[in-house]
Amino acid sequence: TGKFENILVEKRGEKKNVGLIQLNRPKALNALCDALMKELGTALDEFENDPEVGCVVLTGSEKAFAAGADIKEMQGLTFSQTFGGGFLNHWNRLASNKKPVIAAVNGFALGGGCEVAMMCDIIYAGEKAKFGQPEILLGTIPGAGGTQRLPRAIGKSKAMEMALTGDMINAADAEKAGLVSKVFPPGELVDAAVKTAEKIASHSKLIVAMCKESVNTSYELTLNEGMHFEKRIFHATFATKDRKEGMTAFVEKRPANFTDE
Ligand code: CO8
Repeated sequence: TGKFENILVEKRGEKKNVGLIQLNRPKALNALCDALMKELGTALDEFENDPEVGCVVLTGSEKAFAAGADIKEMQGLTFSQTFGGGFLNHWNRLASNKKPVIAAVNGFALGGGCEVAMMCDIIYAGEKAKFGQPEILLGTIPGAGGTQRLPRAIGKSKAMEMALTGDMINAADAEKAGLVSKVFPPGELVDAAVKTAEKIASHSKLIVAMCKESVNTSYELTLNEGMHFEKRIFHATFATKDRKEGMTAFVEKRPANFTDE
């Protein structure tokens, strides 16, 4: 749509059930300026409210997914402006998205770019992708999950190494570490992500949201509390038409026809 300046938005997939958001600030390697993040939030709102859309893919260009928060925007800020003004508090919008989001990362995913990828539910990478938390080189530290989501994703030693040296890791190492789930040739990455998104979107959107919430809750709770939460959600699926349809379709040996109820 023409109303955005820093992102491109379209619907993809045979059934147009995948929302594709492409970060599009090529001159700044998709640095995540405030305006871009606000547009991203609006696009996510629209896809979340669109009953046709079952999954979202977030990507950048072949050169850069995103090279971080906008350093030129941050350069002159003071503590009181960042703290008092709640600087970049709205970044969390992505992490609270109800529908699944797949990050398709080609090129640089640095600083806030790596953090934005980690706010997504699945990360696919192109063979030339580079992930890093270089904030230490700028005299600051990660501010949107680089010290929190990264160690949960790849463990303390690797996360410490990345955050304290500022060194980047490549796609193969990111896959080995569990940061990304699959690696593709750069030109095939977005189509592969859309294909996975179509598969997710073919399921009940209601049950997909419940499943996503349950997996995300594993990061917040002890195992016992998490098992309890999961069981409650599992039981709750039995209150839905889609659970009944899914099991009936299996027994009747036919495809399920989910209605998101
Ligand atoms: N911010 C602003 N502009 C950027 C950024 C950025 N993060 N990254 C690149 N650019 C600009 C460059 O300034 C340059 O602009 P110009 O042509 O006007 O000089 C243009 O993009 C192209 O960049 P380069 O010429 O540097 O391209 P190279 O191919 O030589 O290098 C690199 C690519 C290695 C990616 C290099 O650009 C780089 O190191 N970029 C900065 C990476 C970085 O430090 N990122 C971390 C930023 S800090 C951060 O993200 C904190 C997040 C906190 C979030 C808190 C939320 C609550």
